[in-house]
Amino acid sequence: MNLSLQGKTFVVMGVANKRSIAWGIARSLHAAGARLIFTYGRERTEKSVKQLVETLETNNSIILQCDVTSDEQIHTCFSKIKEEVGTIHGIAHCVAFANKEELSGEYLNVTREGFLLAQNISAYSLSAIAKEVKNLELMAEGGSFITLSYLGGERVMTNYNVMGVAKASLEASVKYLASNLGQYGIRVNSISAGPIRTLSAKGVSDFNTILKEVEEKSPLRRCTTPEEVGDTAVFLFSDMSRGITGENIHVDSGYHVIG
Ligand code: N5H
Repeated sequence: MNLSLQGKTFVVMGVANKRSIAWGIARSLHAAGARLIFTYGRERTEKSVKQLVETLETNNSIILQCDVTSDEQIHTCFSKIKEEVGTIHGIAHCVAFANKEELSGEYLNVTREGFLLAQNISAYSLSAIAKEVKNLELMAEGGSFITLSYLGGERVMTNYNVMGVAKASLEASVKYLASNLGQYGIRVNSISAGPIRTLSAKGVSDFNTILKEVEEKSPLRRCTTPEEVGDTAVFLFSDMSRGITGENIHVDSGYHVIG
């Protein structure tokens, strides 16, 4: 057993730019020798994903569109992956969205539409993808799913609001999917990352204060990096973690243990 992912293929969903946690995961996977497939949601992200992928040393990656709100796009995307590579060994699901207006102030600002949108993109999409992977028998040699969560899915964090409820749903989905897919040799886990300055954090007014609190109060007294999340992803994708499924691993400098 080792951490090399040589000869294995992984799908990384949700790279937006060089600061993305998904890109940190991609770089760690690439360093471990994996072959990569990238998916993006919105057309305007395609160019930036292409430019980033070109910076990788061995650049034989496939880039496909996959709007996770569409079952048809999920089917088309994963069918293409099936055609191109036949078998994959893991998927990094790094996709989330909520309306900006529902990510600050009172939780009661939530609307039915906004609630369902956050659930649809940030939580249901993992189950929809898992279903497609199973139907297409894409993980025929066994495999591993990873998704990204945040502490706001476990406890109330100021302003996280509708996304906190969506992450709670995502973390519960991890457990039910893990239970269902274990019999097929497929593991499902989440990484609860500490706050990182990504596109998703853009516009969060007090983000500096949030980072400062992690620096001051977390056991490791520093902020989380995309590289730390990426290296944990390599572990979760490798056979070294073969006994772990349905788990939520905190990669957050230990911040979650602080009361
Ligand atoms: C407690 C906090 C701060 C407040 C909440 C932030 C929640 C962020 C997550 C969602 C996914 C961000 C989001 O959907 C923003 C969109 O409304 C607007 N942005 C976009 O449309 C951009 C262009 C695209 C690329 O974004 C997406 N998502 O497609 C949490 C923070 C301390 C930590 C954090 C930032 C957590 C997290 O879940 O990302």
